[in-house]
Amino acid sequence: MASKMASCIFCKIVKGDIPCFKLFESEKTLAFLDINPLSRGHALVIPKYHGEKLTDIPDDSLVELLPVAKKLALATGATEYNILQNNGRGAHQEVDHVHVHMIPKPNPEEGLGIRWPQQ
Ligand code: D5M
Repeated sequence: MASKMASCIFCKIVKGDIPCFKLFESEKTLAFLDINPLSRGHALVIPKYHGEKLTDIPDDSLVELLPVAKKLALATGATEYNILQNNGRGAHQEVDHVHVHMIPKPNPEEGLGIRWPQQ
C-alpha cells in the first residue's frame, strides 16, 4: 500500500508535490480541474485517503464526495452535467485513486460562464 501511495499521482497532488487547479479542500476531500477535460469545468473530487476502488475507501472518506460534486456543478451554472465514478480498467478507470468526475454539459449557445467561488 505504501509503495502504491508513493507512486500515486493523486496522492502527490494531495501532498502538494504536483500542482493542480484547486477548487475545494477539506480535511478528507480535495477537488480540482481535470487535466484532460471533456468539457469546460470538468472537475474531479477525490478522497485524500488512498484507495484504488470505491470498496477500498472507508465510508467516512466517501461521504463528502457527492455533496462537493453537487457544489461544483452548481458553481458552473450548468443545468445539465454527468457525475461519474469508474472502478477498474474494464470500467475505464485510468488513475488508481478513487475519484468522482463532475462533467458539465456545455451549452453551445451561451457557454458556461463559470465563476468558481474564491478559496
Ligand atoms: O479518469 C482519470 C482522470 O484523471 C482523467 O480524466 C485525467 C485525470 N488526470 C490525470 N492526471 C491528472 C492530473 N495530474 N491533474 C488533473 N487531472 C488528472 P479515470 O476515471 O481514471 O478514467
